[in-house]
Amino acid sequence: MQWLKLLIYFISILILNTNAEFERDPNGYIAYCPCMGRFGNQADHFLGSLAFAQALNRTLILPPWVEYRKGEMRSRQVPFDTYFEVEPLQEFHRVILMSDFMEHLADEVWPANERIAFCYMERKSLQQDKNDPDAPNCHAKDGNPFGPFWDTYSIDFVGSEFYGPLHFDVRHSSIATKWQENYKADKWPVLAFTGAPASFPVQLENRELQRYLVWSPKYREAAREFIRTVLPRGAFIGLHLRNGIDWVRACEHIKDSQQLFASPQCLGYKNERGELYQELCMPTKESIIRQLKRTIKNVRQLQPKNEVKSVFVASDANHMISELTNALSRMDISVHKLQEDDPYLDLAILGQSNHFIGNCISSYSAFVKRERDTHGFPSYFWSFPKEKERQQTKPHEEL
Ligand code: GFB
Repeated sequence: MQWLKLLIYFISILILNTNAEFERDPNGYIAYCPCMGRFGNQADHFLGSLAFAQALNRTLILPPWVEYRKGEMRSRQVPFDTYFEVEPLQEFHRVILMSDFMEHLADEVWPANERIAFCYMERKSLQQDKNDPDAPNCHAKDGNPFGPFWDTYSIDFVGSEFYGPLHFDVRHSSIATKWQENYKADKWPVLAFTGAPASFPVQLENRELQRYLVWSPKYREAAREFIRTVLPRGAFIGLHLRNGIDWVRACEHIKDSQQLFASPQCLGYKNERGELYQELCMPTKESIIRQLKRTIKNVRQLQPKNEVKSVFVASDANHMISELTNALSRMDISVHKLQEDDPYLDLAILGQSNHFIGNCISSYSAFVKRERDTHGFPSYFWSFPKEKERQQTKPHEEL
């Protein structure tokens, strides 16, 4: 019977350890659906939500990334840690994967009959018969990706809470205290938001939180492998060409806007470095080639020992491989892209390039820029500064 006692002992140790790992946070939790936009938007929102959770001193429940596949009616939810590690985030603030929270804590902390959805004010349902003037509702699961997101964890809401006029700008006000006063953790253990409790684009002060977003070993390794086996030895320049049809349409908004999507990253949050212009959103092929050649020449002069040997192109549509190959053939520089489309691997490789040229308006480019900033790697933007202004500066100054 000795072995049975030993077995029971080991099993109880195991259970105790598992429970200790998932101890309830008495300060409460924040959950949200990354229901706006694709990866770049969601990443911007994530950094703001992380800052918000820290300011309220609640654990942030790490949502899965919401993805859209062609021809599919419902979004796909991809676990947070598929792309990024959880541990580095803990250095900044308490976080827990949504799957872990639902599996190990939800029954106790957030029973099914106490799940309330938070929205600023009433959100009307697309189905008219669901809208009751006497019972305003967040309709948190109405539409895609809202329904599929919460369904992933079998979450249904039994009520709605309108938090307006509270807001999320914890960096410039004492609003965090108001949230804590209005929503005490014992009565409101989980604040579950229908959208991210953050602004888009990411606030200036939250950009640096990017350093806690560390690629998962799978993506780190895949990027390293591509650079080692596909690219020739030597420095490489990473390019982001955002030129799909959705982008062409988005760029039409340039003429009536001060800022668009991620544009504060080059123009400044108060337009202190200039106004929007068309080329910033959609540079011409000629200007792309001109700028790339100029960058290569500058790197050659400034870093003669680390010559550029190749160019890696990431794009949602046209990689311009033949145009770029032709343009660089006399310089003995090869041009590459991934064989199979993978937006995350593209990002991870761009993050590692010796030099990066991205699209200032794109939040996908902004992710790369922030990551590179945390490592002190150089980045530039297409058509920035404006051609005329650039001609007035000395050729070396842009590096
Ligand atoms: O990431 P995202 O919000 O950035 O959306 P923008 C663009 C999506 O297009 C990415 C794909 O999440 C990718 O799925 N994509 C873009 C790419 N560039 C690349 C690339 O280099 N490689 C690969 N493989 N995929 C804006 C949004 O997109 O687009 C706005 O912010 C709006 O909400 C607008 O939808 C039209 O900021 O570039």
